Amino acid sequence: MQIIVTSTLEEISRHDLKAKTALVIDVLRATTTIITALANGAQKVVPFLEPEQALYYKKSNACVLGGERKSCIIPGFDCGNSPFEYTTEKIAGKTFVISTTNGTRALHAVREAEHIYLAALVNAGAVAKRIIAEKRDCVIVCSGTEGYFSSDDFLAAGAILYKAKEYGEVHTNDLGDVAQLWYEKHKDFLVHALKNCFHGRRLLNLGLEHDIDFCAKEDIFAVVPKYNVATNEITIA
Ligand code: 3SL
Ligand code: MG
Repeated sequence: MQIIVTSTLEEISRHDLKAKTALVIDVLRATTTIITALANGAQKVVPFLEPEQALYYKKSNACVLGGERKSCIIPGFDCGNSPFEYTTEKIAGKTFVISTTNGTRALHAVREAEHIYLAALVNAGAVAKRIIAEKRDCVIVCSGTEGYFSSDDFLAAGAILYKAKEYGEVHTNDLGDVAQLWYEKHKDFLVHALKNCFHGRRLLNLGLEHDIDFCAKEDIFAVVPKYNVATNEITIA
């Protein structure tokens, strides 16, 4: 099977996603946070492109409103975009509505795909196992940061490829080969890699070092969140 890697969500329009699985990655921090919330018992996650849409949804639906703009909590929202805010006590059984700068845009960009899964370092192994079992060609979408390539996402793309190759025969593109090398170079120093990339340095400057430490944890969750475009809901698949 083929698993290719794209550099940013802007590149997605060049790929035909029909009949394929899209894996959306935003390690720092949207997909890590969504995966954590679902692993901690959130009933579902509802993503919105715009904060206004999320605020409107909350008027008629019980939910926890979370997300960020410029990495900070959005006025009127309950929580920000830190995985530490979505503990079992806070989120179990609840609907988590989220709007972020890059992650929710990436989900929207891949809506043509047959299946859409959310991935990060925290669930890379589970995602790799799933896609190999399903035998469907995949496009790994690195969300990037405001339109620019972001090596935190690339690291998780490489981790998924590396692990998928342990489970089955995989062909990839040039970027996939480089993503795997990037992961192999850093796999024993993931925190260091995340703290030294552009977005990691920005989060460090905001005092969010613990978030980076958490986002660098590999395979701590076995959940594979799936985005259903028709219902606009993300649940554990
Ligand atoms: O862009 C996003 O989706 C966010 O995860 C970015 S941040 O890490 O919260 O700044
Ligand atoms: Mg990001």
